[in-house]
Amino acid sequence: MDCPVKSDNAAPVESVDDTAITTPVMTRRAWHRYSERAYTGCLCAARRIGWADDVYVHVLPADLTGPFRAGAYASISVMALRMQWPLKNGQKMPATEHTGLSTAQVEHFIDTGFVKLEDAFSADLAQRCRDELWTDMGLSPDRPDDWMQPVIRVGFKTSSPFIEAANTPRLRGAYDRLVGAGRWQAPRGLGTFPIRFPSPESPGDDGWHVDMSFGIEHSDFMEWRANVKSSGRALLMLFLLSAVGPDDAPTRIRKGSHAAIAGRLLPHGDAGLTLRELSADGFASTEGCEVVLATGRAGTVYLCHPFIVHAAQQHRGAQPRFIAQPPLLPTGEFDPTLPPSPIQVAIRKACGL
Ligand SMILES: O=C(O)CCC(=O)C(=O)O
Repeated sequence: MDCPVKSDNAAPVESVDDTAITTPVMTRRAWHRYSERAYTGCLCAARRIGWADDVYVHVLPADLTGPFRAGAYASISVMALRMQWPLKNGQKMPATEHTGLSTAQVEHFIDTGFVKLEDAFSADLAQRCRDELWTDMGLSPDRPDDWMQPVIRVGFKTSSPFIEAANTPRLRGAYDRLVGAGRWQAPRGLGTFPIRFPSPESPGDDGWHVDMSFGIEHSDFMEWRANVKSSGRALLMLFLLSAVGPDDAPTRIRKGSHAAIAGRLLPHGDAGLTLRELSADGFASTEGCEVVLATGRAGTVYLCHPFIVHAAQQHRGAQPRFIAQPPLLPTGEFDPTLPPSPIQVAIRKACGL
């Protein structure tokens, strides 16, 4: 599944600009040598921690490599979002304003599998989110000597800056436009956060993958599933909480790869495929896709089709990179009586339907 990308086919994306309640108890996972099976146990423990309303930091075992490592992280992301905690008394979601997206942006999303929204949330909110994440990690922007690991993962956060960042009027308008009004669940925070530090070491979690959507009750994340209707997931979202340049470990996105995945899932109906099945050929059908780097200012959000093939990469820059990579959850199953959303249009187009 690992597929290093040459820098000559990777370009920063051109902008298509158009105009969470946390109890900060941190659990740091020590560097033990777990087997893949033992790690499944860790996932279950993390799930329990999540239900206990903690913030948790994931440090995966050193010998969990390649697709397993990427898959584990993808699984944790989905799991954390499934555990969206109810809002505490008195906290209200911001009201929806239908600012939407331009037609050009929607067409870009359908064709490429993503759209870049600049200034989707404010730089001030990004700063407040980073401040909390530094505290959760027990690290400081002023003590770079303590940045020992290439990546630290923080779980789901529900304090107010995270809720606000996920629910700005601009984003809610975009959710309406891409998923359909009334067809998405308002995010109750943000997570998970793969925080990447400048490091000569490979992070070990940079394999190409698709984030899975359902069947997550299975204890083996490689058995988690996605289907052609994208049951259980409306979008993959990349929230840039710090400025991300080409050297700062921007997420790599295989432009147009959602179409190949839709075609792969089509023959498998509602059951879809597991991550094990989908990744068996290393996502070979998307190897020829142009690679786009998810760069941008803090406050930028990439709204991605749920089938987009993407990967992390090593941090070659100077300042830590903070992103959140939550799904947007749908309110229900695909309903053929409703007008098709751009997500569904993209799937139909890819499948020639
Ligand atoms: O850190 C990144 O750039 C992406 C991470 C990712 O795709 C994942 O953990 O599923």
